[in-house]
Amino acid sequence: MSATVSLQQLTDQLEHLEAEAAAAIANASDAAALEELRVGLLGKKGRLSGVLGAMGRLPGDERPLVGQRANRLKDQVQQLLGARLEAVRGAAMAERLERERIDVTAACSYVPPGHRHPLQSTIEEIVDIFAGLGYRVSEGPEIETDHYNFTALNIPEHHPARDMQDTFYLGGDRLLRTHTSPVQIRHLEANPPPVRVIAPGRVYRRDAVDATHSPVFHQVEVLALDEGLDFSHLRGTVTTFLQQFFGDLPVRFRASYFPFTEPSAEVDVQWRGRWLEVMGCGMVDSAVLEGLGLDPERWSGFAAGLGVERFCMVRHGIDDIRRLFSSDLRFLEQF
Ligand code: 2U9
Repeated sequence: MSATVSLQQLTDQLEHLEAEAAAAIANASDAAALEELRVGLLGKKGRLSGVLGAMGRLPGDERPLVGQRANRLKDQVQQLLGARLEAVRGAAMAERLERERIDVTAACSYVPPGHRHPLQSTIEEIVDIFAGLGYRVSEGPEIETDHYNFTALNIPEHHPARDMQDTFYLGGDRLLRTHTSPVQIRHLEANPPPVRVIAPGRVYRRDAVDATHSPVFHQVEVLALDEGLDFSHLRGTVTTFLQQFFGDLPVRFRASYFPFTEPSAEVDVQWRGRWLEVMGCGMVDSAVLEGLGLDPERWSGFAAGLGVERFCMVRHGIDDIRRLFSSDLRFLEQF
């Protein structure tokens, strides 16, 4: 069957196809519908192929006219499909963004509660006990001078504590304090006795790290200076404090030596049947008082020092100091 066609018929068909395609593309609402239109219009068995097939039945000189018109239509349809595809994709994205909108400012229904670090609660407990005994808290710088950290505390030039191996020196005469004692020296310079202070804070020593040593740790030091204080006041204060902190257990004092106290003692508590050394203490050495311009005939006092990590570890049965600095929540959440 080879019905004749005229140039006019084919041109009309292409005109018609153009209008129809433009309308259908404009109405397509998603990428799948557009693909279906593309196949139906431009595919091998599509409408345009149909027209081109019929072109073969035109006289040779008329064919290029239809061919050119068909090519233009093909370009137009491709352009319309592309533009419409972009539009439906944009609309789909806008619709999805609207549907999945998240209000990042909305109130959260659950905020996990935090709590104090065990070292901080240990410091607070110690401070509370001494507050109850009439002591004030005093603080000072962690970067100190050789004078405040050593000289004013009667620590002699060649004492091992001054060794480069034990102290972090910062250059000049500056260093990281190795104890909180400089705080009490500064406090006494600014406040005439009678004085009752405790100095909690971070201190630094060049220790190798192991289960019981850290180059950074915390101390609380105690100082009472007044007229008429003697060793019985020291003994009573330290015993009362330890029994409030650890419970009502036996406490013993052993003679010891520190450059800044004379006489000096180490203090043990009987904890779960074993004697454990927990503090050092003593009567403030007269050389320290004289260095501050205080008359040792009139003023006397006692001092004591403790390591917070040790108190915390004994109290909670912690076997390794590094746990206190690791920020491991599985550990910290137990306290
Ligand atoms: C002044 C005068 C004297 C503070 C003292 C100790 C004894 C002591 C250690 C305990 C464990 C340090 O953390 S530790 O390693 N401390 O034994 N500290 S008397 O004496 C002073 C302080 C200030 C003006």
